[in-house]
Amino acid sequence: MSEDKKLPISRRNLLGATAGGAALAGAFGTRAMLTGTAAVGAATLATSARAAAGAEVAPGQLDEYYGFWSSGQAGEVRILGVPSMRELMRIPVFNMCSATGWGTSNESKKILTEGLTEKTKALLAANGKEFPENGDLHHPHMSFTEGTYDGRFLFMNDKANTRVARVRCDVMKCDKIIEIPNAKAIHGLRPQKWPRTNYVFCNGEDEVPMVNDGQILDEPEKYVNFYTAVNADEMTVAWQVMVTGNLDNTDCDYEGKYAFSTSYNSEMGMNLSDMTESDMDHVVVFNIAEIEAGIAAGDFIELNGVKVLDGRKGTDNKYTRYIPIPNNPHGCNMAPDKIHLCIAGKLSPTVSVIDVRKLDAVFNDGADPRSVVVAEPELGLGPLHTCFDGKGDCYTTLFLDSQVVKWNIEDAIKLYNGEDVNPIRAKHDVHYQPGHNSTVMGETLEATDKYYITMNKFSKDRYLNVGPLKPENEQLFAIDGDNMTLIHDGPTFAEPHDSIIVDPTKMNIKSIWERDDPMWADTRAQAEVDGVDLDDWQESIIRDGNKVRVYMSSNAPNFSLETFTVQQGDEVTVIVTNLDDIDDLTHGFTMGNHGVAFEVGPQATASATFVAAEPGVYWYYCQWFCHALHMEMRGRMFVEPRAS
Ligand code: RUQ
Ligand code: CUA
Ligand code: CA
Repeated sequence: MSEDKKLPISRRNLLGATAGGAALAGAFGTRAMLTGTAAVGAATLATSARAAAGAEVAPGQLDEYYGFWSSGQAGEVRILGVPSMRELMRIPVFNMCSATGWGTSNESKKILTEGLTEKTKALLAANGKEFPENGDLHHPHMSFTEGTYDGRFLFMNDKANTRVARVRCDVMKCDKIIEIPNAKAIHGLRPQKWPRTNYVFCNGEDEVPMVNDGQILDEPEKYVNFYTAVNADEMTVAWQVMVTGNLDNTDCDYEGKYAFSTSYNSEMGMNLSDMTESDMDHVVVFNIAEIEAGIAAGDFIELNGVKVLDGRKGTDNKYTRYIPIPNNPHGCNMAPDKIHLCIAGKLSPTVSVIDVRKLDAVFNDGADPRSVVVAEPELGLGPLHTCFDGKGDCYTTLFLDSQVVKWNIEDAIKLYNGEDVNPIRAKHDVHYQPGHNSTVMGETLEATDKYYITMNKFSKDRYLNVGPLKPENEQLFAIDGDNMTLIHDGPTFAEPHDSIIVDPTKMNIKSIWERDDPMWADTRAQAEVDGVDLDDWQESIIRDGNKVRVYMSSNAPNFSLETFTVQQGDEVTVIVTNLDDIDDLTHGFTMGNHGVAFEVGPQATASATFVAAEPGVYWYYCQWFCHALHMEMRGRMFVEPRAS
């Protein structure tokens, strides 16, 4: 164990269960290092336990569930099979992807650029970029209808560039990305659960001047934060609420009445010591109906095209209430009992349980905001996130203890009311420093006690050394009955935060594209202007000044054009339609030495534009293995020298 600064051991005195093999880890941000004994035992256990738990997925067998995983600073969404934990697919969103051409194809570039503000476009252009090439994707969540997943969309945040994206679940591709004006650093994100996902709620984590144009700089007392509701169908900003304190994680109720955000910086501090100065921070409660009424009544200011209501503390407003919560709280998770909201205390060893039925009185009758807290059990050090088994028990990750604690809400309420009960059911070591966690369908009314995933921030000594940058580590437990059995323990690349585990009956995923999918509507419109019918296919080369549009099809193992000729300096757009309509028959188009490559799925159309700046012969080829003669699936672009 390291000699790093330790939290006072006395804070563990009320814990009902022991910490097992785990030693007390260092404080946040220090090099916590646990002993490896518990870890080795757990790893051997996982393989045999998998069979015993009935969670074995034999080769060729399908998984029981879909897992949708964030990838943090890698900027993509990943699809996993649960319980095998096999990675099935990656969906590029806020990153660039060499395999699929995300960030290179015209279709993806449109999505990556069209939702940016003019100010950001100018800022990026000054840096030689059309769109941000990085992202920090923490929270992927599915759209809801009446409290459960409806399989339509996934929504996700980009903390790095203040964006929100949507993925179409029918094809598992991102179709919209918007930058959120005014706010800075979208962190917590959740879709509305009831009656359906009309809004996606988004937290701005970083404090900024209300008008951030350089007139106000180091005057934090003039900073604000913005809570944003995105219209989920249109992917536009519906409204924003200005708040006091920053915003971390968010969730909402099962009635469509309230949304909630944790704030770790109620102090509005600008450095670590100021942000942790107070023992109490807060949860902000947003009253959706009052906010909508306020918008209708014109009680807003318009800032950068967004209707912004004032919900700051100390203003006599109908839109927000502030519930004091210890101490730099983080996770914000609504239980499937529709009643209890669990706020993880992070620097406090507690989870604060809010009874959302008591919120009406706080808004309407001036009841004490703390009166909504009905339990506050001490669970262990560094509680970050809570998930639910649908049977009244919760699982909370303990970052500092490197444990997950299973506890019971009703018993926690009894304890709070003075009864002599221990709400803690079990503690289990996890390796190491867990952040988010999920159960199957756990954030819906159909939460189950099937599997539990814990997403650990450090793997430390668990794997062969791969250099100073270590993988993260994930552990999956079967949680049937009273047991928690570790059935998977494996590394993962940067850096999954959050995940959801979804029943496949909710999903309706296509294997082949529709020829007229809206993803390439612009290309279709241009083809029509060019007299090219993408449904009754013919190859064509259209010259339009120095712009050349090259239409070709692909049909394994051929491109319909073996060669085409352009002039040096031409702006060339290559449009490929894949005529194959067989499952799994994806082609690609790579133009050698031009930095251009993109995927063309069965029946899809895709395109990319580049300048043929240097004369010569350039081969293009299909980069997705499609046929025994896939290597031969190539052709030549002739670039004629500019007449001087
Ligand atoms: S929040 S643990 Cu974005 Cu917890 Cu990641
Ligand atoms: Cu077509 Cu490889
Ligand atoms: Ca604080």
